Amino acid sequence: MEQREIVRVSKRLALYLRHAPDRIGIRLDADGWVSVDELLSALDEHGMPLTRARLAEVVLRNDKSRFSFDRTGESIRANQGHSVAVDLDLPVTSPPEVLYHGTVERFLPSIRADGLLPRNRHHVHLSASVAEARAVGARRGTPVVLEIAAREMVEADHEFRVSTNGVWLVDRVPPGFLRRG
Ligand code: HQG
Repeated sequence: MEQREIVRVSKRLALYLRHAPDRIGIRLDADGWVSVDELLSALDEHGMPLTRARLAEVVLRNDKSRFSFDRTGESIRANQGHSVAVDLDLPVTSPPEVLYHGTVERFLPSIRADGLLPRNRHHVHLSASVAEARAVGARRGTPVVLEIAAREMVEADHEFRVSTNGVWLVDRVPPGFLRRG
């Protein structure tokens, strides 16, 4: 498959597996999984026929490993980024000393006042590297990278989890733990 096609299919999968399963009439279970058969036939009915092999290729070649099959290969889910209620059942994990968040200048006054908030998602998304955070911020304009004192947050009883594709997740980051990188 061409890279462009991978990106196109990935975007549609992200929409249906994170935000709008209803749009193609699929049901995610409580942990966010849907059977591959159900997904493929729903996609087919909605004008996006996809073979199993092509779906597997998208899962494998997606630039951020956004999707996973379960152990049997019969179910698929998005690894993070949901707005629909799902319980990814990720264990609480000890983060590195510092994590990073990529954003843009225009959000800074409100971030300084209220800290980082999850907005439409379930969690605030943090990156383990400056480069990743910069790429996340760059989706919206000239990126600004904030440093998060993650270890200090743990000492203050905040819980961190890490998705299977390496995105760090936390409920919020109060302003006191943020520094401009
Ligand atoms: C900002 C992509 C004002 C926050 C990426 C961000 C990531 C505030 C935006 C993943 C705020 C939310 C997530 C506050 C936070 N006041 N603005 N108090 N608190 N913000 O898209 O982190 O391609 O929900 O800085 O690579 O940008 O989807 O979060 O700019 O990993 O897999 O509000 O999405 O991955 O935006 O991106 P988002 P994000 P995928």
